[in-house]
Amino acid sequence: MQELFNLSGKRVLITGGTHGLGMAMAKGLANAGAELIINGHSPDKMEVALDHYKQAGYKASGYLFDVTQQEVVRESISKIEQERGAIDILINNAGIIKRIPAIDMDAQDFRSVIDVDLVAPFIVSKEVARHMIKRRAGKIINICSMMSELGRNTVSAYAAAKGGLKMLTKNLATEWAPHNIQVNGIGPGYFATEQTAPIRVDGHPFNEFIVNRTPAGRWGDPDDLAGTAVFLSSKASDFVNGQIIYVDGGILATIGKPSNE
Ligand code: GCO
Ligand code: CA
Repeated sequence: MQELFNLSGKRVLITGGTHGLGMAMAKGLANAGAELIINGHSPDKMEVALDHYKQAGYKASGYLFDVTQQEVVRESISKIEQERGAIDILINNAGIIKRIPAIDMDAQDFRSVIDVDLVAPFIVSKEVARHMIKRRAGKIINICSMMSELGRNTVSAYAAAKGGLKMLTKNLATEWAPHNIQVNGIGPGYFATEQTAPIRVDGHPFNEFIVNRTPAGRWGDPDDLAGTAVFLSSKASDFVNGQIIYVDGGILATIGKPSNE
């Protein structure tokens, strides 16, 4: 049974793995035996993250590169494959959000969100898949969102990107299944991270709204993602392809309830 979920000898590249959900998934995979390759863009955050991983006893290395730049990504992936070895698992986790009402949003802001949240996963997947195809094995996990399914005020670009990422997942699963590559997604519900800090503060109406809207009655703890990340990285999911698994405490299962119920 344990063999199904064992990741010893496997290497995972996690974009934006220096903090938040990326870091929580990294720890989950490392606990299952995987070697961590962390991508980020801030040298300071990278140093803190690598210290953290190494203190926990994990094998981890860091690579700073911009996931939106095709040439840079291609070179960085080749470098990683040469210096560390085969990337067996890719988690496209890096993402940004801009909370601006659609009517006030500049196309430039909209494009920058699409670039990081949708175009970058395409670029990184393609550059890693080149190597996976030769080996006839690979796991790719795209970090989607509640906004892959639902709209919300102020997040038009983010919702457009995350909805697109869901369909990119299905499309890449279709194209690369013959090469024994599984491409799946994880759709986190509302998690207590840096990204949601501005809408989680005590007294913010959104804080109470989310706790009430989530059948589990709480914000997700980043560690709640580890099990699904390990499953989709492991042999246990070898015939699972093109699926988005929502880890949301039941949000998508329900229309919600009045706040006094
Ligand atoms: C927001 C939130 C969300 C969550 C998450 C939900 O403003 O609505 O930040 O986007 O972070 O992606 O799945
Ligand atoms: Ca240090």
